[in-house]
Amino acid sequence: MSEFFFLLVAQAIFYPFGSAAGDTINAAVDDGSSSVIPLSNPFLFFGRTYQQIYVNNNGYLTFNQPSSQFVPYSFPASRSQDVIAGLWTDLDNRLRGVVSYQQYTSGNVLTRATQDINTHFSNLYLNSSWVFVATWNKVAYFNLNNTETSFQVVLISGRNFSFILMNYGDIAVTGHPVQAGYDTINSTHYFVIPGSINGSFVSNLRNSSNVNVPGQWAFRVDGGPGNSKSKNNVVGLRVRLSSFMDLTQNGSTEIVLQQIKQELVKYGLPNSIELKLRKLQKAKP
Ligand SMILES: *[C@@H]1O[C@H](CO)[C@@H](O)[C@H](O)[C@H]1NC(C)=O
Ligand SMILES: *[C@@H]1O[C@H](CO)[C@@H](O)[C@H](O)[C@H]1NC(C)=O
Ligand SMILES: *[C@@H]1O[C@H](CO)[C@@H](O)[C@H](O)[C@H]1NC(C)=O
Ligand SMILES: *[C@@H]1O[C@H](CO)[C@@H](O)[C@H](O)[C@H]1NC(C)=O
Ligand SMILES: *[C@@H]1O[C@H](CO)[C@@H](O)[C@H](O)[C@H]1NC(C)=O
Ligand SMILES: [Ca+2]
Repeated sequence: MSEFFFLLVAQAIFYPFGSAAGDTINAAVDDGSSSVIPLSNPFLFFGRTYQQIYVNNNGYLTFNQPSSQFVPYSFPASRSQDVIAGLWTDLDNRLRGVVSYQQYTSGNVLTRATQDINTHFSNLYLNSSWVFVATWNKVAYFNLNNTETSFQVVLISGRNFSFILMNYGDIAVTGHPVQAGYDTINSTHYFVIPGSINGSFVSNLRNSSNVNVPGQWAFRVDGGPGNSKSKNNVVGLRVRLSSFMDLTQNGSTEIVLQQIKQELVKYGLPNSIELKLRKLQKAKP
């Protein structure tokens, strides 16, 4: 029963796409890109405001110029460009599949984006005024003619905020290097979706989430006061651990802290968080 439910949810996470939705379709060119897409509303990305974007066939978005790079670099890379990567890898839409995009300033898609954001970030009460949907539908990997990989990157913005949704459908296993998440200029902000650095495990994207919706990841990316401050805020966390390791032994706490960190990062906290142990008490066995 619950598996059936999750399958339905996974299919329902995609926003409308393709020619049926009126999308503009990228040319079928290996390592190609869209033309420059002027944005009808500016998009705020960690303090920089962009008026244009490119949808690159190899699975990612760039703002200042198109990119034909088919081997992703690992985030954080401290490069000189902002990148939003649904799944940056060597895709090839000559072999199979469609890469397309569209922006919206009214209608059902806007309503849905507003609902999604207010569900995932429940204390904000925001109204979306602009949505950009880029879709890679059933696209093959380069040299792997029979593969089909489907995912979406949705940008959502309103008066003073911006968000990204990543939606994952069926993702074929690949030997090509992969990377999903985002990375900013100089890597002041970045996020790597767990499991997206090894093509053997990349199919798990369909089931993973930081917002409790299998296949969907959501990030706030305006970098405004609300979220840049949280970078340095002390976040309270109280956990109760049962461990058979003696945590007072050298090194043991480090292992446990790393495991807790991995869990928190899955829920959307930045990789840069540092956990420190305040107090440790050894209970009598
Ligand atoms: C969002 O828009 C609706 C309808 O226009 C309006 O009633 C509501 O007050 C707006 N909310 C915010 C937070 O601006
Ligand atoms: C947007 O601006 C309004 C008014 O300045 C403020 O009340 C609100 O908290 C802001 N929203 C965010 C998400 O920063
Ligand atoms: C990135 O780092 C370089 C070298 O430190 C610096 O010159 C540049 O201003 C930084 N760029 C931004 C946007 O912070
Ligand atoms: C990916 O995982 C497979 C299976 O565990 C492993 O053999 C391979 O070395 C890994 N590749 C990378 C790049 O980590
Ligand atoms: C995703 O979850 C479903 C349902 O539990 C399972 O059948 C499927 O194998 C999982 N897929 C991956 C790629 O883990
Ligand atoms: Ca390619």
